[in-house]
Amino acid sequence: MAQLIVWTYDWVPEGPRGFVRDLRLRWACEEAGLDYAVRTVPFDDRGPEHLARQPFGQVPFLSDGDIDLFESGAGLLHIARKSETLMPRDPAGEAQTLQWTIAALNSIEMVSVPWWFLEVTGAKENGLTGWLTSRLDRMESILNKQDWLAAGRFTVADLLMADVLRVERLRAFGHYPATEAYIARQTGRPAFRKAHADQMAHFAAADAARA
Ligand SMILES: N[C@@H](CCC(=O)N[C@@H](CS)C(=O)NCC(=O)O)C(=O)O
Repeated sequence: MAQLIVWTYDWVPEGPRGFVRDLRLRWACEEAGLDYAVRTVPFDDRGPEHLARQPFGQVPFLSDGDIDLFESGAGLLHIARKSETLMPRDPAGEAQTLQWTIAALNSIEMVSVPWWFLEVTGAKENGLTGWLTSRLDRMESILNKQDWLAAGRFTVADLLMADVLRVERLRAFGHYPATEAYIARQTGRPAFRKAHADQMAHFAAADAARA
């Protein structure tokens, strides 16, 4: 099996550190015990080589031998196919995992990121608050009844949902104790902690190289 390459920026400002989405791919590789390396593209200068691999000039993207793919969700599902730890092999468990992985991206992150953006840019009225509240209320109700989203155990869907939900502004919004406990459980996993620490160390080393 070819070594997986997780691509991220060579440096980012302090704000997004710990949240740059390469962490999702690092975390998945750590959970699955897959061999991977991290390589970089320049943050300051998003050149044609970067755009050829990620057409929006973003990160992360993933290389697996001669396969290159962008979108963190696509990368996660690609990695999950390699490991039953991330994706059950039985059809029902796999279907549930796919469904909740897409839900994290398309029902939660689709609302949470624009909501977050309006908050941090100081919009006077955040017109997305009602929409976000209805989504977080539903998640709270689900997480009150179950510890995991799919197949009765940890899957890549939990990894992604927890990463979407753990954004500090979201956690400070409303009162969602079951969701908070869920995030704490997922981010307490050794694989998350390693991925997070590695990303922080990566950008700290980049500061040192710049100085
Ligand atoms: N939908 C994309 C979003 C990627 C994304 O937002 N990446 C951020 C870092 S986490 C980025 O590259 N931001 C810089 C930019 O958009 O210019 C994915 O999930 O991969």
